[in-house]
Amino acid sequence: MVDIEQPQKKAAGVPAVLSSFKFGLHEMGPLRTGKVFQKMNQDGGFDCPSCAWPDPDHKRKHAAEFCENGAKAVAWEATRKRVPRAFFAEHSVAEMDRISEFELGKLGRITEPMLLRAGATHYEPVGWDEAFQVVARHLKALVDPNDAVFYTSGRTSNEAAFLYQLFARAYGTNNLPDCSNMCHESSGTALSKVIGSGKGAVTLEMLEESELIVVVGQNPGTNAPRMLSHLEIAKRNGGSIVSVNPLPEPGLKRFMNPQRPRGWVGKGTELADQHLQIRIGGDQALFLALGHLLLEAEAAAPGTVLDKSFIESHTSGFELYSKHNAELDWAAVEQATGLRRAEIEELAQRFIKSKATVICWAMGLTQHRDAVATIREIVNVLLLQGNIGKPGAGPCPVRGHSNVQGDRSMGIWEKMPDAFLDKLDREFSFTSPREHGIDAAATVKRLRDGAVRVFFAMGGNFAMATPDTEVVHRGLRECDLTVHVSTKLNRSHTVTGREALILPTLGRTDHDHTPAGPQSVTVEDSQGAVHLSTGNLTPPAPEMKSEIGIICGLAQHVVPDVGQIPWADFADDYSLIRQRIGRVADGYEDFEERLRANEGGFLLAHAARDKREFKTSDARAQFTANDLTWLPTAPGRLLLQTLRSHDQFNTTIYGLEDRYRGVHGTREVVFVHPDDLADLGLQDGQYVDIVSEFEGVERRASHFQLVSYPTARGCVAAYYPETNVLMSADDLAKGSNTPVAKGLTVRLEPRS
Ligand SMILES: Nc1nc2c(c(=O)[nH]1)N[C@H]1C(S)=C(S)[C@@H](COP(=O)(O)OP(=O)(O)OC[C@H]3O[C@@H](n4cnc5c(=O)[nH]c(N)nc54)[C@H](O)[C@@H]3O)O[C@H]1N2
Ligand SMILES: Nc1nc2c(c(=O)[nH]1)N[C@H]1C(S)=C(S)[C@@H](COP(=O)(O)OP(=O)(O)OC[C@H]3O[C@@H](n4cnc5c(=O)[nH]c(N)nc54)[C@H](O)[C@@H]3O)O[C@H]1N2
Ligand SMILES: [Mo]
Repeated sequence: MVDIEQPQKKAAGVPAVLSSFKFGLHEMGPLRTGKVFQKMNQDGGFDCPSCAWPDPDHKRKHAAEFCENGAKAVAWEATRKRVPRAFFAEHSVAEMDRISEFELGKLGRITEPMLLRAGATHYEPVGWDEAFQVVARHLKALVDPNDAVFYTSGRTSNEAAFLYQLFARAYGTNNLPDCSNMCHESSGTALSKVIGSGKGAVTLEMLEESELIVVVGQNPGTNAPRMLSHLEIAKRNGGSIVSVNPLPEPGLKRFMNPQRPRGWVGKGTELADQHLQIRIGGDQALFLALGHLLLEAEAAAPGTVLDKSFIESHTSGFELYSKHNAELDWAAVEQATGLRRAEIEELAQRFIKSKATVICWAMGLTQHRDAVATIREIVNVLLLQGNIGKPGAGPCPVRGHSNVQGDRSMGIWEKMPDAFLDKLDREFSFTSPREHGIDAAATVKRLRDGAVRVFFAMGGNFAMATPDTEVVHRGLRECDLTVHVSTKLNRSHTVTGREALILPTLGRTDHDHTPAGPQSVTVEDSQGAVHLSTGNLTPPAPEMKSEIGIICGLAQHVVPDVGQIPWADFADDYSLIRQRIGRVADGYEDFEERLRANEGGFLLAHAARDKREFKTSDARAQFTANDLTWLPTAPGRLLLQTLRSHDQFNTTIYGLEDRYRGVHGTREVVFVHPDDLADLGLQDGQYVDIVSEFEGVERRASHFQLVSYPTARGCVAAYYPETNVLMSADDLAKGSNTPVAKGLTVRLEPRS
């Protein structure tokens, strides 16, 4: 039933706690629920597979170090339900393809390898050995290894990621696209050029000491709920918090901490001191204007605003930047941002007052055409006041998947630097290819050309997460073989190549026991902390393999003679993998020893954060001069952002409740400002088609219900992945190739 009510003004609190346990009990039953929640994010336990928000060190941990949405992610994985053999026998792949993503996920865990033979209509069970032989047959038949693609989603552990890229490179390709290409690639691209590291430069402690935290283009109340506890601490320490968002996301407006009794009742903490309801794509203009105002204030009272000694000793490009930013077209800034000059000036005053400022961001910034320039503009503003490499300050991109950052450290990248590849070759006595591979967007284009022969995915749901859904599906269907290593069924298993394999794997919560004994894996969180993760639940079926076991088994069939790689030993003893990672991956030196010495894990070094050393082309943090870009719209056109509801993890739909935004029982909605509805002659509750118009090509998402909502004027929002049909694989962020998922030009066509 569709039910739209007033959006909620506060996040978390009692409803959140109840929701976690309700979902958990339903999926797992009381025993497993207790067992699981006790071990989540605790020392000796497992890392929550949901977001990449860091865990506090063990001194400061709460008994329940998890959030409502982490609990859902775990319950989803630790469910007692299993997809029975009969399901595959009774449903052809064509029939499976008609089952919704939501229903597919609810069927339960998959437990045995399933093969769709060429010409067959149904998947059938196969043994592991035969499954590996099928993959080997296809891969060995390719004349050019670059006709195969090896995708990775960000739940894969460090150990599995390291072996996976080793396998792909031993096979002969750098075609290693990953979810990061669609996620924080813009952050990595911008930051590595200007501060010398693609990773964020703020730890949890640093965040809590901040005097000003600006949260831009991020919805932490839903997507990184544990972040709110730390924002609350910063706030109690006297810091102020500003949100920059076209939507009034409730987590930032009012937050009730479920981990402290005080948060359970009453009004909660008002987190955001200022909310700037920015127009989609207006952020570059905002930060350009902030930089301008800081320069102006410094000129009016020299020596009071900028950190001149930092600028002189640690940065380059200041002259160029300040000259570029001396003049500002305020009319353009107001149009671009939809904000009043006074609001921007108020925020500038907060910057001037603050001695330590952190800027956090996520997909609201990275998934734009000019995301890289926008993030550089943010760095400009931070550098002006020396806000990097000191307590309470720095750039803080908040990563998405729980180990997406670790995967990149392990070599999951289509253009890994030669220094890494040289070390890899030396370690394993082979020669990995040096020709760059393809990223996610390039993979979509190659699928469009029908030029991918084998598509292999280590997790994720490529068929739904990518732009141009129909094109991707057509391309996947033209592959000779598609293979998915997964925990549960999703669309990528029903949109298949001529042959297809589903390989079930253990998840984070599952106990992983090899002949060498119980095994743990590691992950790296958003702030560069590495720690162990150990599952404690009996696996769904005895014959199941871990991701590591699957890669090692496969490698023994495909590349047994390449280099000196002890695949069989790696499959048994994961500490042997960590020893090798320690000799190859940057920052992971003496990996195994450091893990053993630090029960709660350890923090990776970050030169800019720890020592104000910048590993850039001129060994300085770089100011950049960027031309102002924004997203003007023609009459009758709106800017669409595609975003997450409170009841999903990316393409996994847990339920149809977007509680904080007041939407129940449906996902096919589009949020529109009441004045825009009136201007367009549309009514709240009416049904429309959303039509995008990239480069003159129309794409359509049909039958969406209008929801009158306090979003910024001219800006509308609808859920991902239902709206990925509206995106184009050619509409990409400059420099990072991230598909544009925010800021699509659309019109709303009423349905008759
Ligand atoms: N429960 C749960 N947790 C998750 C996920 C999940 O799906 N569910 N996904 C994980 C992953 S992979 C990721 S990457 C993160 C995603 O975390 P978020 O980035 O928070 O995810 P989105 O839902 O895409 O939200 C984008 C936010 O940016 C705002 N926004 C959109 N356009 C603009 C703009 O032009 N300017 C500004 N300033 N703001 C804008 C939107 O209103 C929204 O608040 O969360 C991770 N954690
Ligand atoms: N329109 C639009 N598109 C987007 C985005 C957006 O905001 N808007 N966001 C983008 C972002 S930020 C991201 S990160 C991508 C996400 O893209 P993906 O990472 O490809 O997608 P997910 O939905 O996270 O993948 C879910 C699947 O992973 C599998 N899985 C879960 N746990 C495990 C595990 O432990 N091991 C293995 N092997 N498999 C597992 C399950 O089968 C599940 O169905 O989507 C991108 N696409
Ligand atoms: Mo992401």
